[in-house]
Amino acid sequence: MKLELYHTAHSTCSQKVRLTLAEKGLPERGKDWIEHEVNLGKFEHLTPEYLKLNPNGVVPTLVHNGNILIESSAIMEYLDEAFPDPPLLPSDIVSRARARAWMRYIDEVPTVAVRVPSFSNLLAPMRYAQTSDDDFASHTERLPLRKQFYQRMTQKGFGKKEIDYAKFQIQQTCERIENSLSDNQGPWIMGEQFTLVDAQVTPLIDRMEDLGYASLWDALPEMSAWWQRIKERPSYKATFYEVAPISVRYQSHFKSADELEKERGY
Ligand SMILES: N[C@@H](CCC(=O)N[C@@H](CS)C(=O)NCC(=O)O)C(=O)O
Repeated sequence: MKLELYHTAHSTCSQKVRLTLAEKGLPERGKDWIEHEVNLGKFEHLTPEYLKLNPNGVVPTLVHNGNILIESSAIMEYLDEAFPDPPLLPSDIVSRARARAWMRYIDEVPTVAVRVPSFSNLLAPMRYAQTSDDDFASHTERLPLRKQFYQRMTQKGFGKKEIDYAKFQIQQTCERIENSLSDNQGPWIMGEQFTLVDAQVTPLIDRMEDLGYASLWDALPEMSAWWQRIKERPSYKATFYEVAPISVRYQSHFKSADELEKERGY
């Protein structure tokens, strides 16, 4: 078996896949799987070689026995089938369909939302503050998947309206987790079984906490207790190693949400 992961330490989509690998008993970078760290700051995801693997120009990409697989959620489901023990989707078809509905929601709502403060609060000012309009425009033209996102954002990041909407979307996600945990008694989102749903949403909550938005779920007791349980799992420690939080990876550029909101007069 040859398992290779093209990933980035702080990328939430890479973290979803690393967490799944760890839950499958394959936690160690460079030992259980071959590691190819892709430096997004140096735009290594846009080189012709990488674009041959992943035409969307994003991480992660998994190569398993020579088969190239892209899209983090599809990779998670692939890993669940390729390494069936322990299973990370429910065995009965109704619960499995419900878990997949959760996964579509996570892809559509919180995944998109988390990108907004991640870029606006840190990545845009850090990477593009000094970039001219012309250079920024030609950079965005190189992005197969994210042209419009970057064009909407500009070098300055997003405005208050977009940040507020992203916060609303994350809060909605947290409330849905809260309700699910209350309805099915937990300890995990789908009930007794830890599933891909927990794994998929974990990096998003982790990123929001890292950026300084943990107050979004302060008033949700079930969700807060679930988050503590997640952090106690060995897979969490394997996934979120030293430089995985962007506050650590980009320490010298990092400002917390509170600090930024004051600075920007939000
Ligand atoms: N839908 C894709 C999205 C992957 C994605 O957006 N990856 C980010 C890191 S989390 C990336 O590579 N960004 C590069 C960029 O923004 O230029 C997936 O889930 O695999």
